[in-house]
Amino acid sequence: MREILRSLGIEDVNAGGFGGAWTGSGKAQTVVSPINGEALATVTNVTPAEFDGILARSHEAFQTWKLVPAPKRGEVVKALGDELRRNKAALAELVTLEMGKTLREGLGEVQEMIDICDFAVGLSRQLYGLTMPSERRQHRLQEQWHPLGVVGIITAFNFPVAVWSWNTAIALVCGDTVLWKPSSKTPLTAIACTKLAEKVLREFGYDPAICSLAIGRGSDIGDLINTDPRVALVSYTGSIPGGRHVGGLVQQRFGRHILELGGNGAVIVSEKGNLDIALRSIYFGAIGTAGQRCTSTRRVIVHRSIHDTFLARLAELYDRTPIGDPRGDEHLMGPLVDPGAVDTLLAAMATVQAEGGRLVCGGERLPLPGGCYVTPALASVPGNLPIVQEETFAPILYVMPYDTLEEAIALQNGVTQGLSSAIITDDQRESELFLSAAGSDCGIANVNTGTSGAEIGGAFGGEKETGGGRESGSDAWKAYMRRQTSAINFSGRVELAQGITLEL
Ligand code: UN1
Repeated sequence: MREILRSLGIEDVNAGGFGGAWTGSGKAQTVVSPINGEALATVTNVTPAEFDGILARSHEAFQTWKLVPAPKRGEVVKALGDELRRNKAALAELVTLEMGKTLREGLGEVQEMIDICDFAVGLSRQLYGLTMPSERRQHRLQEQWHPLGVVGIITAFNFPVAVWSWNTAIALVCGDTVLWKPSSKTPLTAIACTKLAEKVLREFGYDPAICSLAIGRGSDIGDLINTDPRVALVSYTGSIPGGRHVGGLVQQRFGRHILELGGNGAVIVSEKGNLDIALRSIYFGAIGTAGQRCTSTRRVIVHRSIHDTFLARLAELYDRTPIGDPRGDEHLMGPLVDPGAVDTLLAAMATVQAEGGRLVCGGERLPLPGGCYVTPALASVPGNLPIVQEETFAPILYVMPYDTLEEAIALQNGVTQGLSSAIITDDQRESELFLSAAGSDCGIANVNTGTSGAEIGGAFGGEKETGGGRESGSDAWKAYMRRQTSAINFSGRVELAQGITLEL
């Protein structure tokens, strides 16, 4: 363990702030692994005054970084991707140690970081603006995309490194600087990533404050990010109440935000679908990352004709879930992030039964070191009970029956969140209906694959209380730049638009 920490530059005590130099004289916290309760290292938070200095440096770094040609900025992101490739195993192990996801998922998370760097390198030569035909003679109408400013990135514990990279790789090629406030539950991975970025930026001779870091509580450091006009864009990943708070503050000052909030992923299993595909996708979607992804499968809406047999097959899989130390390849599910998450799961189990649901299996605390292990829970419910409408960030799967596809789609859409959804069917009419305007209302709608594991090439995010933001691939980069529209007159005359005449 020590070796992994050391190879990533993590000491026994670490300063939690970086703005070209490491600082952090605030409250110290000891990071404990959910794997076994072992102390990993100590981190000192930044004080509000230190935060102000870091933001000032990040803002100053923007003034020069924005002038570097985008393909040159892409070279830095390419080198960051290479650095991540070199450190993939160690970083994945640190992710596992700090938040408890299985090592194979930790490796997948670092792979997402590498993939987004590759994507961003290509993007650095493709920040295309449009030209449009002008309605006036000998005029040209065009748009350009310019760097925006400092991007504040506030991330959650469940993807402690990938979410930073989706934002950072894109922001950097767009000419922005980034200031990261990670979850207080996962500061070590944030320090490790910032050190990798620092190394790359120094090697190129750029200001290392381009990738800054400020570890502290959401209520102080987070709100300083949300309220400071020097932060042009706040990209926030977290809970719905958290997003409501962040969005309100950022909107007050007319800043920009990307909100990526709660999900309530559902899979519709048609009687015309391949049930092996359904089982595997639902099982991984529900127990992967111990149910702590925003894309986790939380609901299964299964055709009544196959409901009972499908539930029995799922229960059989659930019962033999290998649970334990996430570093071992033999375990498919590790611990939850902390003992509080276990309490949340147990409370939800009681609530679903009180509301008329039936517990099929699981939902118990396991007596393993650290106190963060549970058995994944499967509950049979008649529909979207109040507890089903909440995103309980734990491995609980609610299974409900449907009769018509229209009814299944209404159930799928009948929650306040709108992130991820899927249908398992071999009937093209069903899948097309699901993907049509009459279908899923989510930002992600998959066919014959589960709700989680979105690829970086697409834009990631969702609707309704999920917040509406998009990050990662496709044209999500546009949120990280400012658009400038120009009319250029080369006629030598004055001609007003909209046919207005001006006689002088
Ligand atoms: C999240 O849970 O916040 O689609 C992100 C997925 C991952 C990202 C999840 N690529 O499951």
